[in-house]
Amino acid sequence: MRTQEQIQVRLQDYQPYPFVMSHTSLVFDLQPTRTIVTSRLLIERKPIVEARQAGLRLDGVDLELISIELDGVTLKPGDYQLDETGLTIASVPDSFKLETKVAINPAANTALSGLYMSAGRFCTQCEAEGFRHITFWPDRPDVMSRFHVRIEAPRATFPTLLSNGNQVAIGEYDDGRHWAAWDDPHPKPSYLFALVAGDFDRIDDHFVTRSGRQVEIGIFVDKGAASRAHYAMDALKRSMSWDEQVFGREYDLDVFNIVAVADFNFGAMENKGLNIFNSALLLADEETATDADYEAIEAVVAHEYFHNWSGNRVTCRDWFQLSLKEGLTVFRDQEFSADQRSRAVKRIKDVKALRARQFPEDSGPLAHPVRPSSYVKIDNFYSSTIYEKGAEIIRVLQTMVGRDAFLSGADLYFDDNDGRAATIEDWLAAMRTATGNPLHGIERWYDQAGTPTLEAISQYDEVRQRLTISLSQSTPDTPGQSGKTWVPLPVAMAFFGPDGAPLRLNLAGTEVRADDWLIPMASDRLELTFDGAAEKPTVSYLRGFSAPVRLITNQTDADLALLAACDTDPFVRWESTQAIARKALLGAAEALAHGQEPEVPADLSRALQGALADAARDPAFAALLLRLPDVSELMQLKPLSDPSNLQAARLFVRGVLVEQLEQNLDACFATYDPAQAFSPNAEAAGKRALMAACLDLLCASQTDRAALRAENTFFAARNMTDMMSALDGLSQFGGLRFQTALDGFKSRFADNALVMDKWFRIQAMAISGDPIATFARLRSDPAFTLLNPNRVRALGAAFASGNPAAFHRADGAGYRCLADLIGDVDGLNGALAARLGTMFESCARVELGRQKLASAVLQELLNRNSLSANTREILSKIQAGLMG
Ligand code: B3K
Ligand code: ZN
Repeated sequence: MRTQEQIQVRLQDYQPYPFVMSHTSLVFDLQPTRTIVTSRLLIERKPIVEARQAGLRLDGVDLELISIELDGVTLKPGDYQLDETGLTIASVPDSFKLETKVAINPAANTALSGLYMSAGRFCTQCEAEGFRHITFWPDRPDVMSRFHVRIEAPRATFPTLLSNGNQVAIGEYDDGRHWAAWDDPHPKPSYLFALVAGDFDRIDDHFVTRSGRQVEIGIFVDKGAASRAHYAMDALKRSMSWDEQVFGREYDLDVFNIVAVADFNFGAMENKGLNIFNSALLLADEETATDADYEAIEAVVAHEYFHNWSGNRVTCRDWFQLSLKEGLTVFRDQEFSADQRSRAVKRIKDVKALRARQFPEDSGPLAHPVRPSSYVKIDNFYSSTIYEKGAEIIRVLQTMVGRDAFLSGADLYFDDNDGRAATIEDWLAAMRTATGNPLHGIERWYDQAGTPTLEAISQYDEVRQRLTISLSQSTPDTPGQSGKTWVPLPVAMAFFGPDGAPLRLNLAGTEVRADDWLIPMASDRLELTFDGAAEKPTVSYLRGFSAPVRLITNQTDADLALLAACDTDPFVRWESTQAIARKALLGAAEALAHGQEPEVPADLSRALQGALADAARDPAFAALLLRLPDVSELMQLKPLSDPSNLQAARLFVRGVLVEQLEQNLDACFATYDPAQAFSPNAEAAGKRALMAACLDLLCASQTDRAALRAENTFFAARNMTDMMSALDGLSQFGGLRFQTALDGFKSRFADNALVMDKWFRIQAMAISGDPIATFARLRSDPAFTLLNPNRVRALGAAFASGNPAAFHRADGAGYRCLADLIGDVDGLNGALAARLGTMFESCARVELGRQKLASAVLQELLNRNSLSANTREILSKIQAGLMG
């Protein structure tokens, strides 16, 4: 392994920056291949010990230095040192002006970090360390400055010139160039800097804040796409008012602009007053976007807007504190979506996503704490752990202290830290002060990697009418971390009698009697005794998924069936149905592995039958109940698995279920009217989700009748959601029907890149036919490009995570597909390649023969001298955890 590039940045090495950047004035003379950036900085030495002797160090990468002046005097080469990562001036006065002029090449910037071109327009992405590719500056989140930005460019090609804050002046030159000046009154770190220049269509609206500030909102999109920006505008205005109502947080500029770009490494970015979005998370209409897209747009628009407080007004001291802004902001967007849609359905979807992405990360070679103690490339730590587990910790906190106390804690945090670069300690201090709750042990949630396991064993004593529950928790060792101790767990519980009615018990030795219990667990073990149980209670654990743990219980099949049918908590109803399904699927896998015919327990079809019978009441919830755990989830439950065996088991069980439930599914499917007028709201989306879930299961019959039904659904579809549900059904059959539908789809949507991403994705995930050959065909399709991250993910990530049996094919062909793609992307965009590389993490869970093949494939990539530090960090960690 090459270690020379694996330089670790450590939390314990944090030092404050010795200078204050009082003012930053930037002039951009924009030209695609040679942009000149002139920077004028007012810098002052801080009155702290560390600052006394310090020279000035500024970050800067791939910058051609044209000139440098200190207090108006041109510096000679000996006065400063340039190296690969920045500029040092050993001796500087206590207060001075520094002017640098650099040249950069945005057109050659395929890494999409810093200033780059997307579809002929200039745009930026500076988080985490992109600003150093633009000019020399202390590119770290705890250094803030007031920015004044002047942008100059040819008017004809770049009529729109945007930056952060308010536009303060515009002007024209005689040669066809024009300029705009922007001033951001809020000091900010460089990662929140943004610049956009290009020719866009725009939609405008405004929002009046609760204190009466009139905010002009502009959304800038591709020419011809304005009609697809209205949903995002609506979501933004709803977010602005929600943050006022729930968190008491108001917007603080007169302008809020959003720009959508086609080439973007992530979903979106919260730059102050100028959010930049991946167009996949902004543009939607019924013809081109699915309900899932609408839902994601609503969540991400809200997320980026909410960062204005949780991230921008209060930012992070260093990147180790990343979850301070990301975990909190995810929590805030989850709550927003829950309020806009169905809280129960939202919670289940969030838990599904957590289990699909964060749980595997936390139990594999890439496991890291929510606050890591070291990293090589910070871009690799924009992980599900930082985001989603971070949000779960915030939720645990809220559950522990109660909603109102939590909101006063958040209020205190925002007020006390406004304008500061804060730490996780600052957040917890505000929570402790506001709530009076000592929150013992809460730090461990941030510092210990690994998903805690909660074991809950109940015992019923009929004679004493007493129920005893023994709770014990443990957190497994993870790479580099062992010997962990308890974390505070709020365990929400309730009890049901044999008839499914709630049971009111009392905690032994106390007068407390309740239907619902919230047990704060702050120890390794806890014994609970409940009295008054005249009949054997069935325990409903972790209601609402009250803590992000793996739960092990001694619940019987009958307990699960009862909870699946009767629990008043929708999460536990869904979870119990899933538990029945998981058991059936793993049992079938075991039987198939031994050449036996699996038996599918009747409990499963009964639970699904119950879901179908009740479907009209909450179609979105029923749709979730009907979806069985997927192969990736089963892989987490069965160590050293053969994914093709798990896929076969899933096909088998679904085949049996559809035989038993065909009539019910038919009847439910028939309630759907494909011609009804489209609305993106949760209610209408729920009906479409239910239809899709029925069709998906019906297709498991593999009958011609089902194929025809999927085909008819495709041709009858009036919106993209139904069209994709139909294609999904057809993908289970493959063959001519699927191909014809795909061809029609392609010719209709060839000009819409976002829809074509769906065309790539559905084929990359199709289990029918020869997925390896499909992958190769898609890679050489003229519409495939390595330069667009959405397209790369639509093939690579969809294949590796959505088609696990093919990715983990026994001969290693799937691993080679992904490794080749990573190898080709890496030279262009290391952050994107590294992200694809994380897909190999699932190899730690497959049987040893496959692990060896994966290890060899990874070694080939690691042998390349030119491999980026991003990709090397990810792949070397994964490879270290593999057998071979
Ligand atoms: N803060 C950005 C993420 C940027 C990723 C940089 N590697 C988007 C978000 O979380 O809102
Ligand atoms: Zn974020």
